[in-house]
Amino acid sequence: MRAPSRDGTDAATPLNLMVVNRSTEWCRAVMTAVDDLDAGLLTCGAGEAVKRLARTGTHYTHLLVHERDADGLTGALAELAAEFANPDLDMLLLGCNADIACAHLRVIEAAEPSAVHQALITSPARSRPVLASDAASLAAMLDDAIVEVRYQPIIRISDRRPIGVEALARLCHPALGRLLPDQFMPQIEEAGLAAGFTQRMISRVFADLLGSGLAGTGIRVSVNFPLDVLLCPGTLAWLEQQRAACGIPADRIIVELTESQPVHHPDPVRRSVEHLRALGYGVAIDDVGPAVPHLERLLTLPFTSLKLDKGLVSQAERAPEVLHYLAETVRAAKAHDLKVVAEGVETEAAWTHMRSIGVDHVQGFLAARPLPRTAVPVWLQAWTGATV
Ligand code: G
Ligand code: MN
Repeated sequence: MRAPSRDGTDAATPLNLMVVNRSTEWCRAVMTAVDDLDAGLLTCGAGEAVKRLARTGTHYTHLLVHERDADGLTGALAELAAEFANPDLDMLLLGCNADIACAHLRVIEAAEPSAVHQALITSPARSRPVLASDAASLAAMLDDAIVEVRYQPIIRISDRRPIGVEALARLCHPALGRLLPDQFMPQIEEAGLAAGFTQRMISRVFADLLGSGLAGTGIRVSVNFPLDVLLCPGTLAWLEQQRAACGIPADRIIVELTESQPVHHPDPVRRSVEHLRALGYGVAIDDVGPAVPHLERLLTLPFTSLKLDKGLVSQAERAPEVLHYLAETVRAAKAHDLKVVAEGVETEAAWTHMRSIGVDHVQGFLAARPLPRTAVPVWLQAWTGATV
C-alpha cells in the first residue's frame, strides 16, 4: 500500500525512515506503524546516521531518534536534520525529552504504533520567513536571535584530504525560526549591520576553534566578509586582536571576500588584502562568476585562493559553455598562483569535471553538508577512514 500524502495533496510521498534506536518497545511500535505504509526503513547507530546525512545519497523523509541510544549525538542530528530543505527531513524524538528544544523537532511521547503512525503521516509546514527591511527592526531582530555556525568541509582533490572548513551562518530567532544566509544577509548588508554581524560570527568561530570538535584538527577555517566589512580598518584590527588573544595562528584563518557588493575600486581592497596577508591570513575571492566585474584586475591583488560559484559548478555537467568559462577562470587564477576551490560539488561527475579543469579543492554536499561543530569529528573520522 502507498503512503498517504503528508501534505494533504494527491501526490503520495514515499516514506523513507532512518531510525536510531535500540529499544525493543520503540522498535515494535515503529515496525507496526509502518506496516501499512509504503516505507523504506534503515536502523543504524547515531554515528552512522551523522555520516549518512552529512553527504548526498539516499534522501530520508524522517529521522526517528531515541535519545538514550543516540550516543550524545541527538543535538548534532537535530542540527543536521535542519539543514535539509525541499525535500525536508522531519526529525521525531522517540519519548519525551525536555532538554532538546528545537522548533523543527517533534516528540512522540508513547511507544504506541498509532502515535508513531500519526506523526509519520502529518508533516509540519515549514515557513519561509520574510524579514522587515528597516535598520531598527533588523537590529532588534538580530538582538533576539542566536547566531549559529555550521562548518562545511573543503577537500583537496589530489589526495581527498579535508584541508579546511567554511564557517556558514545560521540565525535562530524565537519567532521567525531558522534562517539561512540568503534569507538575512542581503537585508543585513543593506541596513549597514554587516560589520557587527561578522564580529558575532567570528567570536563564535574562535570559541569553536578552541573547543572540542575543531581544536585538535588543525584544519583551516574560512570566514565570509562582505566588501564594506573588508574595507573597514576597525573590523580588521578587531579581528587581529581577537585572533591574537585566542592564540589561533593567522594562517589557520582565510577571509573570503563575498560577491554581494561588486568591487568597482580595487585600490582600497588591495590595501586590506595586503594588510591581512602581511599578518599571515589567507584571503579568498568568493562566488566567482561572469557577474564579477573586472576579475582580471582583482586577480592582480595578492589573494591566496579563488572560489567558483556553486550555481555555475552545478551547471557545468550539462552546459559545455559553463565548463569552458570555469576552465578559463581556473587558468587565469593559476596564472596568478591562486588555489582554486569549487563550491556546490554535489555529484561524482561534478567532482570529475572539476578535477579535469585543474581545480584544487572542492566543497559541497557530495563530501559534506554544512555540519554542526559536534558532527565535524564524526564526519572526519568517517571520511578519512573510508577514503584516504
Ligand atoms: O555561495 P554561498 O557561499 O553564499 O553559499 C553558502 C550556502 O550554500 C550554505 O549556506 C550552504 O547551505 C549551501 N551549500 C553548500 N554546499 C552546497 C551544495 O553542494 N549544494 C547546494 N545546493 N547548496 C550548498
Ligand atoms: Mn563563502
